[in-house]
Amino acid sequence: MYEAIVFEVSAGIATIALNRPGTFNAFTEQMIKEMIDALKKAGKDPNVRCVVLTGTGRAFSAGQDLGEVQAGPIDFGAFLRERYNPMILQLQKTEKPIIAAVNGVAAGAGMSLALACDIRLVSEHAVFVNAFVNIGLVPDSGGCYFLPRIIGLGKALELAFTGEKISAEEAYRIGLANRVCSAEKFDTEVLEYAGKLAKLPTKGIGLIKRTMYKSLQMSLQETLEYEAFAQEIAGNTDDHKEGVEAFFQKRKPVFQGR
Ligand code: T3D
Repeated sequence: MYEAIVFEVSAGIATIALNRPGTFNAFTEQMIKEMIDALKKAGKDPNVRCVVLTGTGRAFSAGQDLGEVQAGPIDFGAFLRERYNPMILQLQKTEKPIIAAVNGVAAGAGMSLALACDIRLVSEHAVFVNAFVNIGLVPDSGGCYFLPRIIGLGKALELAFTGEKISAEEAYRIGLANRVCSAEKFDTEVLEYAGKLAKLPTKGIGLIKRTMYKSLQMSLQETLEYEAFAQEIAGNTDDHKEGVEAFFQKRKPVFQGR
């Protein structure tokens, strides 16, 4: 049913693969619509307890399809407001852990997409390119928001000014990548990591995600209040009860995600 992505759900993990390998998974309007739809599906499905975003072929994503841009004059503001911005916001609205499995190059909005995910697992062959400046543009799709928050302002400005390629090792060193995986075992390592996240208290994880991202916009006092609000919900979940029971019974908890 999808043309530009592949969407699969298995063992509690929804995998969304950008699927235009001939253009290094460059984004088209169709691909973005499909991404938003798949994210909504994964968000609603109680069987899904972790989401993995990746790319087919050699790349994660080279960002906006420049063929589309070259084809005609475009309204850049509308382009972002109607396409990329809703996709980035949908990642935040999806209260489940989202992993960017960066299998190859992540450039332009492809890099921004990876930054908007909660965790970045990168293949040793992955490369990040804040490519916007190379074509005279400003980092978009949340790039100006997430990059300085993840790696700090000084380094973020450097990457955005220079548009230089950052290797997987360098990405790990500066805190852009959570883990570097061997290219050979990349899929297996990603599934193992996602499998672990999919067995955690999903409702609680969703609340952690919401509260932590919200805290970036709030004062300490507001954050403390929001933590209390979130804890009221988490404290009433089956998973909280199970966690405490398992602790006293000296066994591993079996969380159901609710
Ligand atoms: O309206 C707006 O534009 C606003 C929205 C902006 C969002 C953005 O994402 S702006 C940034 C757009 N992306 C770029 O500028 C990146 C352009 N690509 C590159 O810089 C390089 O291709 C890469 C660093 C990504 C990879 O380099 P390399 O040497 O490993 O591969 P390559 O040979 O350059 O590319 C491989 C193929 O993918 C090639 O096709 P071919 O010659 O084999 O048929 C290339 O044309 C194609 N490709 C790569 N990037 C794009 C692309 N095709 C269309 N659009 C692309 N962005």
